[in-house]
Amino acid sequence: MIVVDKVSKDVKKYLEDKKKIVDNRLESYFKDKNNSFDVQALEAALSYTTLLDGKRIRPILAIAVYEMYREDIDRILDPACALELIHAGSLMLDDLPCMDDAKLRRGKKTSHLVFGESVTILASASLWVRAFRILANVEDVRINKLVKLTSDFIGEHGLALGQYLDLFSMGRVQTKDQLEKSYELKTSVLFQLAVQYGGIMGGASENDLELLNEYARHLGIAFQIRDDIIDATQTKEESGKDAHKDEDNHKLNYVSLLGLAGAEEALMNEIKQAEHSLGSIDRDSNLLSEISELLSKY
Ligand code: GRG
Repeated sequence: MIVVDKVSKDVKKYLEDKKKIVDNRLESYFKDKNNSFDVQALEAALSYTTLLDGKRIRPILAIAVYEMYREDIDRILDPACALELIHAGSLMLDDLPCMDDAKLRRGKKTSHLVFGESVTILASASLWVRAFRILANVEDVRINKLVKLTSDFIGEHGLALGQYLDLFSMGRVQTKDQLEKSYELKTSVLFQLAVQYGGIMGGASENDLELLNEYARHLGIAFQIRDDIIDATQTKEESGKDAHKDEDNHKLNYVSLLGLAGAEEALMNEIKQAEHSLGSIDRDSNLLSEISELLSKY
């Protein structure tokens, strides 16, 4: 449940406004449909999960950071949306029977239940390729940096490794440090990419980029702990995804490791550290601080 106080009402409005802008741009990517029978299902699978009602946190974070440095959001909108495509593709893969075996995503049937496993795998991979194509089409000298960072962060040393660690931790005892590392790889990396996208395109200094990166690292871990708490405490109607998935899969998470109160405490601690990283940033970072407060309550 989101606790809305006076401050977070403004943040909530910010998130709603930016979500609309992101949703519109995402929809525009799937407007030109190829009606030939051969590719219909593949194209439909690309847009299906992407256009379901996600929170769009990663693109919004990229935009929020960019707006700390510049006003026009044109330059950041496509890179920000490319991140959402990578995220959607990774969710589709994560839901497959060979991974999390999930039935529900964003309140609707998971992709493989609608299109089948093979089409879903091809669609996920195509979404990642599409993301790089979108980046490649942005005319800006800084795009090279974004492409390099993205390939470093989502491959076998980043997101894919995080998922691998997550899958193969099943049934094995893990320490909090190991769990934190896998959360960083599984969840923080896309948050880190988001703030780096925003900072680089906005012209942030190297020092600011480092601080933003730390902010996003802690925020991502907090967000994943929150996901564990949701998994343990909410019904599928409340969360829009399967409940108690980690318990069913015998997967260790912050709640099973530390208990509910311990997980809440670890979550707040990560939020505190995220906000601490903002302290020395050369710009007004109130919005980022409020976003982290709000995200900790999703
Ligand atoms: C891209 C090469 C490559 C591999 C992908 C499958 C995989 C490797 C990674 C999956 C990692 C994963 C599923 C992490 C969970 C992250 C998470 C907390 C998802 C939920 O995010 P929200 O709450 O969801 O932002 P919405 O639906 O709002 O977007």
